[in-house]
Amino acid sequence: MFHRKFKLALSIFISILWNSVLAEWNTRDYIRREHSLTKPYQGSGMSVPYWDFLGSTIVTTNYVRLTPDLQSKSGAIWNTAPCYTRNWELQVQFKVHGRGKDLFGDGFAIWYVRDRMQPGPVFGSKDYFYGLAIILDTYSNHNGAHNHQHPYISAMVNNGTMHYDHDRDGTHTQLSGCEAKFRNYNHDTHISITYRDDTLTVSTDLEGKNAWKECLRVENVLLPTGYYFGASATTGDLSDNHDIVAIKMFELDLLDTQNRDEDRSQIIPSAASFEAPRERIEDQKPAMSGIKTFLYMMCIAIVIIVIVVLGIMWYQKRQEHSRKRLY
Ligand SMILES: *[C@@H]1O[C@H](CO)[C@@H](O)[C@H](O)[C@H]1NC(C)=O
Ligand SMILES: [Ca+2]
Repeated sequence: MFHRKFKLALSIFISILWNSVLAEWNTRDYIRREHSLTKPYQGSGMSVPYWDFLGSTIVTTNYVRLTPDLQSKSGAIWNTAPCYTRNWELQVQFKVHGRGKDLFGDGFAIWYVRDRMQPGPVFGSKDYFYGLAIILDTYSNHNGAHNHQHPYISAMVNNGTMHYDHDRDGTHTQLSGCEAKFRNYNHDTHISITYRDDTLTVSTDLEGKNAWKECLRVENVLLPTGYYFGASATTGDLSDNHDIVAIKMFELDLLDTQNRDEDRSQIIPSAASFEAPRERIEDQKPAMSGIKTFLYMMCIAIVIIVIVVLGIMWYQKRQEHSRKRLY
């Protein structure tokens, strides 16, 4: 009798645990292949599935090089599939490196924009763009005093009317930004761009510690669905290798407050606030990768099961004991 109840309880317990593990697994790791670029890049032919190339871009087995460490180069990669996901996270593994110790440039940009495959002056892509640019600027064009050091990461949202002003490194149109040394590392360097519940968050993992550090967070950012992801880079008098190693796009769950049927395709890109004074928050990577979460949950599950089983055994022993004493 007792055994059957125990087995039932245990199986219910395990199924609840298992479902929560799976739910966790799904929310964190729903990678969208059609918006991602991972090794091996090449499909059956010479082309790379879901991505088009522009300018100086070359594909090797280990990286996609937007520009080599040579002057006056410009290159880009563009996703061929528009993004209809409302909440997403784009993780980009990149490598910016070159011979220059003090002089290098110009940097690269990661895009979520309406118009793809259009070369231009903003780090190799179109000015007066529609959508979002995350700019990783390695060279300070500003002659006067800057309020920040370079390399510098900034976010800009444009509705097609604003010009990116290189002479001021875009400081007048940026939503927010942070200093970030991301050049010439031997370890992997990553940037994460999350757009969730109309909040844009950019974090970096530059120290090889496998931990995200928040760079900027802006609320009330409106971006439509149906735009394209891309990355572009440019060199001028100064140069660097700008390499993209991997792009991973994760679909994030809809929030309870979000309506699945809302049409987001006609939204004009906007951001309620421009740069406001803020504290730099440095925190640990908020979410572990899917596999890690999974293993972690598994370990917890095993520990809990062992404790429960031991507890039951102990309880049974005690029952037997007291029964013996009764008779
Ligand atoms: C575009 O953005 C500019 C600058 O923020 C703003 O003044 C203008 O009203 C916007 N236009 C549209 C159509 O939203
Ligand atoms: Ca610059």
